[in-house]
Amino acid sequence: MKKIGILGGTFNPIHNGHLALASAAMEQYGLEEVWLMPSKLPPHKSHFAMLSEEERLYLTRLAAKANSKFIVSDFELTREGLTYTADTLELLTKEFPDVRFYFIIGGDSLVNFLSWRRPERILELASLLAAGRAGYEEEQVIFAAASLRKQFPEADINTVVLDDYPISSNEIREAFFTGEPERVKQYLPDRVYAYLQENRLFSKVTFSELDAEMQRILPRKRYLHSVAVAHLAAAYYVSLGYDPKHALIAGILHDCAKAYSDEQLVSDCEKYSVPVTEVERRNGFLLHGKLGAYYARKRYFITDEEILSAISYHTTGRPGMTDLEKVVFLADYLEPFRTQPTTPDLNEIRRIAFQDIDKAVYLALKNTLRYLGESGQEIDMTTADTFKEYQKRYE
Ligand code: DGI
Ligand code: FE
Ligand code: FE
Repeated sequence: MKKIGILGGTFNPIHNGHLALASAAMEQYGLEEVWLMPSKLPPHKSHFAMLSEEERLYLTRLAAKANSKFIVSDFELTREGLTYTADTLELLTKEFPDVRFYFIIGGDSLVNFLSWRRPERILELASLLAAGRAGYEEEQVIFAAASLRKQFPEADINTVVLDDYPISSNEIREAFFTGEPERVKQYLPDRVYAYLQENRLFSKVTFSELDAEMQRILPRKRYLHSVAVAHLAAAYYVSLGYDPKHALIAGILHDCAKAYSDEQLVSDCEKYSVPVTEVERRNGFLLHGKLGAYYARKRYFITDEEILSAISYHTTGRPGMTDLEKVVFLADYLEPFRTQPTTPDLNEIRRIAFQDIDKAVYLALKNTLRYLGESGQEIDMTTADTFKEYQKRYE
């Protein structure tokens, strides 16, 4: 029987690590070919900065020129609807009865293999080749493989010996977005690098792309609030004489970390070394700005420090706020969906905001602190200090 490997992935973009895995599997298990098979985007994966299917397929074709035994397959992309590995293998084994397929996966995928759809069917239809990783993770892969073998004694599960590859597609996208593509040149096939450069892929984060991703990940109400904040912040920013772009971006992202529980916010901040104060530990929701700024940097490749700071401080404000920080803070408080029965003068502040932004920030802070005091909530030092600064000016 002919032995053929299949390496699937979103390949956004394909890089030398994918090719190294394909080569190692081919060599170690005597495969005649490896089919590189770009996959559709699973719903749980981020859609942000995702190249089109045509682009991902084309880049895979460019990369495959490295080795005549790499064959590019659009088998998954051309099928209707969601594609699952078990279904793909069912179709392929029917179409190619004289082939033994070796399905190649990363070590991390092996660890959560049981959460795939119909894993037992995958193991009936194909051999599994999992990339072992260097160091600690290698043990995890070995344990995962051992437990799968125990559970499925008939299955053919093996690991591919391979150095841990020092780069991921995400890091490649990040390098391009942050204007340092040379940093990752060595990890990309020359033709892929040149194509990404020439076509300016992964080069600019746009509002509409961020908007689409927020629409996808945020609950409907939170998304509409975020759009409203973006538009109102941009309106204030323009009236102060600026280009609205940064306000739109800060506004649409300001609550991107809002959907987590207090405990989750604290533990995620700790995981990513975002500093947490004692007050924040007791009132986890206060951290959604700081964690949001972290996500803006790491997931959405925002590098502008002013945008990041406007996201960070949108809940508490901070002493010495920049104009961008003020407009996001204020728009968050005043956007048209906001109705606060406890603050009857919201419309009054809305009027003032376009004439005197500082006065409006002062009134918003004053109302917030009154409300927090009345409801017996703990005041963050930053909120208190910001208010003190404005008090000096207006009282
Ligand atoms: O995320 P949003 O709901 O759109 O708005 P936000 O990020 O401004 O959060 C609003 C809440 O945060 C509002 O109920 C007031 C509260 N808040 C602001 N400063 C402090 C505060 N809560 C406490 N406990 N302490 C503060 O210093
Ligand atoms: Fe918020
Ligand atoms: Fe908000």
